This record gives sequence, C-alpha cells and structure tokens, in this order.
Amino acid sequence: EFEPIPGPPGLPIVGNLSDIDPENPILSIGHLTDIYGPIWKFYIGGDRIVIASQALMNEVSDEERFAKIVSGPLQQVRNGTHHGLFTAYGPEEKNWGVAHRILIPAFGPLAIRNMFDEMHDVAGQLVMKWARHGSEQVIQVTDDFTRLTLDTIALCAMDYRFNSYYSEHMHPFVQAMVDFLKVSGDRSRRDSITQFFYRQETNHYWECIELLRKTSQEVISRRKEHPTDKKDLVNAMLNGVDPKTKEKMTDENIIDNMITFLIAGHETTSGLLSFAFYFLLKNPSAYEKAQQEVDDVIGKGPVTVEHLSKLPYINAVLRETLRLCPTAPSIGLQAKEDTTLGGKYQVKKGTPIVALFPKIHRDPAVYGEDSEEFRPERMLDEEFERRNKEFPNCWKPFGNGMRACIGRPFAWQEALLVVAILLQNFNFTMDDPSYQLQIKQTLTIKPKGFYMRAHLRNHMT
Ligand code: MNH
Repeated sequence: EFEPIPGPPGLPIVGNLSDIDPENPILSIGHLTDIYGPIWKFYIGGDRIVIASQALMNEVSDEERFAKIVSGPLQQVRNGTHHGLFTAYGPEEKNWGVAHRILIPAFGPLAIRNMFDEMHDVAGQLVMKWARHGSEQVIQVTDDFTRLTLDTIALCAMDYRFNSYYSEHMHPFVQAMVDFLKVSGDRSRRDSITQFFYRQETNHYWECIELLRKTSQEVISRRKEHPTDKKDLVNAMLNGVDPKTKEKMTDENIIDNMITFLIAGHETTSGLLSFAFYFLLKNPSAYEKAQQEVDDVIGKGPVTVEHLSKLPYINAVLRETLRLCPTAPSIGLQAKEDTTLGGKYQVKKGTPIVALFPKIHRDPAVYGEDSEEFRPERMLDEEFERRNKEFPNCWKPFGNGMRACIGRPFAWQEALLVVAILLQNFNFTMDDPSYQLQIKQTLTIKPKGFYMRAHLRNHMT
C-alpha cells in the first residue's frame, strides 16, 4: 500500500511558489523539512520531492534505480555549457563519456600534485595582500577567497592569469561568468510568460555566454598555435584520446568544459574556505588545534605538497565544514522507472528529487544528539570511515556515483594548502565577535556579512 507524500498545501497554478523564498530557497526548503519530515513534496510548475535523511539518500544513491537530473538553474547554465560534464544529461550524451574518461586521469592525484606550485603561487598572493593591509583592514572574506579560487582554477586549468588581487575591477571574463550565473538562477524561477518581459536581461545573458565561449576559443587557438608541454587541463583535453571510443574531444566540448571548470571550480571551494574560517573563529579550541598542527608539522618554512597529507585535524575541519555547510547544498536526482521510496512512497519516473544535504548531514540517527554542532574530531579518519560503513552515503558534499565531483582532489589540495598557509602566517579575529551565521545563496551557499581581521604572526623569519 502506498502512502501519500506529505507537503504544504498549494494554490492553483502557482502551487507552492509563495512557500519558497527566491533569495534563499535552501533555507525555505530546510524550514519546510522541519515541518513535513524527511520526505515531502511541493509543486512549482511540476512536482518536486525533497529527501532529507541518510536512509533515503542511501536509497537514491543506487545508480541502478536513480540518476542525476539536470533541472532548475542547472538547465539554464546548460545554455552556456551545453554538454560540459556538469550540465550534460549523462552517458546518453556521447560527449559526457568521452570527456569523463579523458579527464579522470587529468584530475587524478598525480596530476593535481603537479598543480601544487601554481596553487601555492596564488595562495602566496593572498598572504601578501593580507600582510600588507595589516590588522586594521577589515577582510571581505568570501570576496578574497573567490579571487583566490578563480585565479587558481584559471591558472591550473588553462594557464591564464586573471590577477584578481591586482585590479579593482573584475576581469571581463569573470564579470560575464558572474552575471551569467546570476541570471541563470533568476531565469529558473520564472515561467516563460514572465520571462518574455525580461528582454534586456535576456540579451545580456546571451552576450555573456558569447564572451565566455569566445574567450575560451581564443585560449584553445593560442595553445594550438603555440603548443606547450605543460600538464594543464587544456593540454589534457586537446591531446587526450578516449580509451573506449578512441575519439578526441571536439573544440566545442573543450569550450563547454573550460567554462564548466571555472563555474564548478571556484564558488564551491571559496565557500568552503569561508565557512571553515567562520567555524574556526566560532570554536577557539578547534582553531587552536588546527594552528598547533600547522606549527608542529610545517613550522615556519614553506608549505610543501608533502605536508598536506600530514594534516589530519585540518582535514577533519574541512570535512566537518562541508557536513554542516555543504557549499553545493543539494543535487537533483530522478527515478529511472516508476518506483517506491522508503518502502511506501510512490515516485514517478523522471520526477525531480532534491537531495537536501544540510539536513541529510545532520541526521541525528547518524550523527547523534550533537549533530548540529561543529566538532571536527568526529571527522578524523577512523571514525569517519567507521561511520561511512555503518551509514553509507551519510556524507555527500561531492555528489554521487559517476556524476560525483571530478574536481574533488583539486579542491581538497587547494583548501588544505590555503588553511595551512593562512594559519601559519596570521592570527585571525572575527571583525564582529557577536556575528551570527547568515547564508547567502546563489548556485552555491556562502556566509553573508562575515568579516575578519588578520594579524601577522611575528614568529616569521
Ligand atoms: Mn564539483 C560535480 C561539489 C569543487 C568540477 N561538484 C559536483 C557535484 C557536487 C560538487 C555536489 C555533483 C553535482 C550534481 O550532481 O549535479 N565541487 C563540489 C564542492 C567543491 C567542488 C563542494 C569544493 C569544495 N568541482 C570542484 C572543482 C572543480 C569541480 C574545484 C573543477 C576544477 N564538479 C566539477 C565537475 C562536476 C562537478 C566538472 C560534474 C561532474 C560530472 O557530472 O561528470
């Protein structure tokens, strides 16, 4: 016997539009989860099912029964990135498989290690900036981390320097990307009739896409004219051959993926770093342990790639940060055939299922009574692995299965390096010690209004 999936009563036609705050859908969906429980549905232009427990996440992680769905903002982003890895429908689009197989080794541990020096270069620029500003200057945390992650991915992926720390204005490519993402989000919340009245915005949107694609084409053409043996992602894409089909990636699909890496690769990591520093500053004992680890393992000299595998506590801090504040806060899934969820809820093939990480990651059945608290100790390897065995798929900030994040090792190396180098060089304080966490949502989530100050540690030689 089926049971109906609960949910808020809706109005005719607009459904539950008024129940979801367009500025912060994830927060609204979280509140409604508190009311309706770990599975509920709402209606905006079609049914959507929200799931919010480890048990249900575990069920939808079965790739035999469920697959990624490209809907909402992602469907709009697809206008610019077409069959790029992130916005491709899946293996049914040939480009996805070819790019996936060519890029897996290019994002593998060895390749990422080779990018360390460039990551260090950009991280060093951030250290210089904050050192020069001194502790009187209020640091716009997410802005400076976004400069860092953008410059890093552009340098590592395509040997291109945005030099964001050396200019007042955003680089035109970056501006186009920011506008493109903002409008993609806005468009996904409008019906086609309302959309009709946004002519100017629509023109700007397509101009941004053109600029992004044209600039990417220029990078490719320049590389073809002046080949290098640099092991970056552009070379991997230009020269790689798919072992399965023996095909190479087309220029079009290389462009799709270059833009994809910049989009997928900067906001999420920047948000992770911002939340990590927020949690460290709110939890002085964790802060002390993290800084002590840096002092013990790295000391005063330069951070090297070998150091990064010897920072278990900072590793746990990053895991715990993504547990509480998963910067990609949800993914979309769909059943491949009509099926049941949780043994009693009917789910139609193709209905979007929203996996809500901030709730799944706080499931008290998995994390216990203190599931809302920041406690990195629970994320140290032994306990982390034991828990993942007992409660499979309880921690999913990088998504699921074959559609999981390909940039995870890249993001992890970058985040470890940046936390380490910053704690090594500075003591941080919260600009407003009474600051309470607020969330700003775009495609990803970030802390809103979070500012800190950096005091150079005078132990440096
Ligand atoms: Mn990333 C997919 C989270 C950093 C490139 N990423 C995903 C997904 C999540 C995710 C979740 C699955 C999306 C979905 O199912 O619709 N990613 C993150 C987080 C960080 C991150 C939390 C940092 C922290 N991602 C990065 C970086 C890059 C990157 C850095 C690139 C350099 N991510 C991707 C790509 C995909 C993806 C590409 C799509 C992979 C695929 O479907 O084949």
